[in-house]
Amino acid sequence: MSTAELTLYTAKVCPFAQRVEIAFAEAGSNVAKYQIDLKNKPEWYAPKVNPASKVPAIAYGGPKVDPADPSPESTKIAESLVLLEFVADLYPSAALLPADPVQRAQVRFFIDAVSTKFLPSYFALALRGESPEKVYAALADVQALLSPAGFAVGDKYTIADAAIAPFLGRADIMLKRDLGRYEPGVGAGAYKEIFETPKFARLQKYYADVSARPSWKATFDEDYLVDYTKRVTFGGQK
Ligand SMILES: N[C@@H](CCC(=O)N[C@@H](CS)C(=O)NCC(=O)O)C(=O)O
Repeated sequence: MSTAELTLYTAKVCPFAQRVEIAFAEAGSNVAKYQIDLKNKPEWYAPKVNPASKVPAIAYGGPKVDPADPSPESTKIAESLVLLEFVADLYPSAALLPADPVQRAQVRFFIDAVSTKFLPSYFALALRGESPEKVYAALADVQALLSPAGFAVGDKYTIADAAIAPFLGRADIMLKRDLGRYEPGVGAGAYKEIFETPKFARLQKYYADVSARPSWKATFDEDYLVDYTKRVTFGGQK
């Protein structure tokens, strides 16, 4: 277990950041979090932490400093999937990446399917009003990869689960409220298809299992997300 200085720059609203928050929680780490207001980012954030100006990012090592004044001596690391592997490496006893080479490959293959199939189709629906059919096809592929019981890969929670869970959570709470840039009723219909039809029974059980965990409850605030989405994402407020 690492004893180096570590700050996670995050934002409650961001599903990519939630991935990393979940991984720390699963590792039993009470990581120091610094909330970045995405609509009013501090001027030091891009130059001193992440030139891409996105969360999540980590400052690792270096002297103990105020997170709002990051040290040039700490290593800055960004990109949620890189950070998931970093957390798994920092806390090997949490086994967030299994030791077995086949299972490690399965974890990475699952994450690849989430990145290349589920996320693009979900964003196309939620943000551009494209057809939900592609989401159904992507989730059928993802569902087929899930272990018959337990988690994505085997019976232990891994970074594969942290990679998908925040997006299933947002699909759940946004589609059920019909919140997205699609025609009225499309989201509610997609919610029924994904979260209620027997076709997705394994995915539904999987989602129930991952969202029952303390790591989920500590990092997912449904009321906050719905309010933010209505007010800021789709409300036009800057
Ligand atoms: N590929 C990045 C995506 C991160 C990302 O898009 N973060 C968003 C918030 S969810 C962000 O910080 N956007 C910058 C902004 O809103 O200005 C990752 O996986 O970490």
